[in-house]
Amino acid sequence: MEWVDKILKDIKNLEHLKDLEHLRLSIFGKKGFLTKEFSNLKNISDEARKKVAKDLNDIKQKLESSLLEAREKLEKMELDNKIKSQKIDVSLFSPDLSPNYGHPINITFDRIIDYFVGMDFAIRYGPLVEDDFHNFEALNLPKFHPARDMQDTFYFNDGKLLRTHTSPVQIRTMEEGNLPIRIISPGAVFRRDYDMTHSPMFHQVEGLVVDKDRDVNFAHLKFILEDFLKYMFGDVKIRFRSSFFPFTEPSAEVDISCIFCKGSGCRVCSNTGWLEVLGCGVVADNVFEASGLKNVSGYAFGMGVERFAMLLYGVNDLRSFFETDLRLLEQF
Ligand code: 2U9
Repeated sequence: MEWVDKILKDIKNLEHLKDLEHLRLSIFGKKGFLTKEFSNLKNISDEARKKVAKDLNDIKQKLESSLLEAREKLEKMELDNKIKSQKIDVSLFSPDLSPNYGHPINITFDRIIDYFVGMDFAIRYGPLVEDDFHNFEALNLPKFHPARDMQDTFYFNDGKLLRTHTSPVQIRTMEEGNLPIRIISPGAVFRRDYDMTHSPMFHQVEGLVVDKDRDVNFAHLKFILEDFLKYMFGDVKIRFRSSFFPFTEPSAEVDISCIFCKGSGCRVCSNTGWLEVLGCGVVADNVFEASGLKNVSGYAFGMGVERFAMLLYGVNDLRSFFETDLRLLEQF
């Protein structure tokens, strides 16, 4: 029958589930084609009725299975579309689902920053991609200096580089020319290094204090760092060891008595009883000169945040801070 072929074709061409239901009702509903055909049976002769009824039942079965097939196809299609359109990014932060652990590096950052903010230091940030002048030249690290080596620094093709310390922030602050300067510069830095105590990206907090004439000296530096280290590590002994950095003169490395063995000697302190935690010094004259400052004095210091976090939380492989392993993170 012609109308049956047309309906079968319509079923095949269906694109939406809701149209299928519409079509189904137009066949099987109270006023549907087939319902009408069945009710017409009573109007035909007894001889013909048997054959027509059989034909109608065959048609009914054909339409039913065709509708079922179409329904399955359309349901799958609509589900596929739904999955595609409702894709969710499981890495997005969700205030409802996340227990919101503090990352040990952030906790350590906050603790360090809190101290210096309390001591009236301002916080300054700067670009991660730096130029040769601000990262090296202005800091008295001339062209031949080994720190500039491709082995140690990440370079871009255009000569720019990933900053190897946060010191360029201090250079940029000095270039602004406003005194006094009393800042810390927290942030990520990059060096080509990878082992238990080094990662290609790590974090530093550096500090810089500059004022006119000879107003800032090593005694100020010594006071603030001793006070800071007692704030961070409690009742520890502190010693300043003479050292060398290209950007400070005089320079010192600062040790605390080992917090694990209380100074008696253990594996962590290599049996010395001391742990190195900071570098510092009086800012070299040519660093001021490169930044455009004259007749000033200042001190600077620098520390690695991962190193502090390792000591504070007893983590022995620095790389584990960056592995996003919940077994570590859930402890914070
Ligand atoms: C300017 C002038 C001087 C910052 C300083 C250090 C010493 C230091 C290290 C600590 C651990 C780097 O992350 S680490 O490996 N830093 O020892 N940093 S003095 O001196 C400056 C900075 C900026 C303009």
